[in-house]
Amino acid sequence: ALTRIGLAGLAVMGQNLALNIAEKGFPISVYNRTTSKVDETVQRAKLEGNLPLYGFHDPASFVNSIQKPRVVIMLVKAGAPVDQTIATLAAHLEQGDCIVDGGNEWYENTERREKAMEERGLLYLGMGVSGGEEGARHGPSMMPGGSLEAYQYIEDILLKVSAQVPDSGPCVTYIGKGGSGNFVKMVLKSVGKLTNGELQQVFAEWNKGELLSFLVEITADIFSIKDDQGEGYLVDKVLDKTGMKGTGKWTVLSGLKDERVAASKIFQGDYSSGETVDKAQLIEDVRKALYASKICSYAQGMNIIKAKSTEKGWGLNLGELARIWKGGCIIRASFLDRIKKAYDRNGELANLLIDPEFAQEIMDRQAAWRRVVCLAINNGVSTPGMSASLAYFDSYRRDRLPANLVQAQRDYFGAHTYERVDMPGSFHTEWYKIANSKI
Ligand code: NBP
Repeated sequence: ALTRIGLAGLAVMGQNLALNIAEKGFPISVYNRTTSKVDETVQRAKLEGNLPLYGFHDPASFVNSIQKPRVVIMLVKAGAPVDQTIATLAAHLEQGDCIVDGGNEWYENTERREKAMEERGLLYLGMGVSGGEEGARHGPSMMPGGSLEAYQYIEDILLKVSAQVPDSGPCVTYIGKGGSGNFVKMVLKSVGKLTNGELQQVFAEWNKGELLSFLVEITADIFSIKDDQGEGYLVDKVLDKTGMKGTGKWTVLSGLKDERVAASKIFQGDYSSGETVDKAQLIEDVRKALYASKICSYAQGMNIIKAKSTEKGWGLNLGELARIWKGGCIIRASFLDRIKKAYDRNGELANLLIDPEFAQEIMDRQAAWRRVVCLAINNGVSTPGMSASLAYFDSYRRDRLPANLVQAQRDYFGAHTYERVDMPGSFHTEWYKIANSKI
């Protein structure tokens, strides 16, 4: 008998997603360039409950084992491996068959491939998958974009395989046309002298309230783990160098460990401000500051998506995005419910910050937020997230920004012209001449 779907690329994500699909009752064919991974996956399917998963060592028999119209999910490394895998598969696929890229692909590559596939009569989806190994195996958040027809072929599978959140449903929805699925996924991440034990308690406490989220929850866990190789806590032994699988290429400073060590020797000194800090007050302030910063970062993330959606005519539904991120992925948080409601109240909301509920919450927390950022700055502690969020808020709420000076400079050096606050039109001034004629 033929299988319902195929999956090519059996590293961490592919293996686990294939087992998940088989477990939900959809017979699946699997293939990998290095065939030992095929055997490994077949073995796991046996051990994990005789799941309906069938392994193939060559692409032709793999493709031919799937019922028509055939759908193959690819989970290989983004970039050239995706093009190579498409070439391998497409040689055996027929009109109306479909390839789904489940990797973290740059959305423009997805759009290029979708066009190329269309010319061959094949359908294409770029589907962001969030949740890592655990999510892939037991329920990820899935962001399929591209051919709606292809989405409809596999919607029944995706609805069962994705994370299931009570009251808000399966964490999958058709995102939109083109590369929107990959784009949306991409947008998707010591002053107080607290001990690890205290930090564990603080985060566990925070996780009971408005900050309830996967990242706050796992942070509490991390502060509780002792090092089994020696004294103390494991978190203090982890090298402060952030790893990267490409998802966070936009933010790189934490990766530059060697450069930072060298710079720390050049900028040595006592950065402590000597202020006395009330621990309980500080914890409460940081909680409020974190919440306010979080609202700002979601506001910015949603606006990046909204801007691209407008540019590309994708017509994305931001409330639906908040809903499907509630399970599976690392940003899952009770807070996302509130974001969904804000967009339900007003689908055309220009910015989350001006939703009446979020606006009030920011107002209530801004004094604490400013105290935390000032304390950090006075003590030379970098808080890039919190201070950038505060700067975003302070820029957004201003009716007039010092951008007038920048525009004046642009007109001075490049005759780029400027508009005026008091009359319509476009103006240019000979700033240099006037300034120098006065001397
Ligand atoms: P990797 O990103 O490590 O890719 C390994 C897979 O790519 C193997 O199946 C490998 O086959 C295959 N591959 C490579 Br590399 N070059 C190939 C080529 N030229 N032709 C055919 N196959 C090739 O796997 P992963 O960590 O499972 O991630 C898969 C995708 O999912 C990536 O896009 C990743 O960014 C994304 N993702 C990962 C996570 C996560 O937590 N790991 C979470 C969310 C999304 P081989 O066995 O023959 O070398």
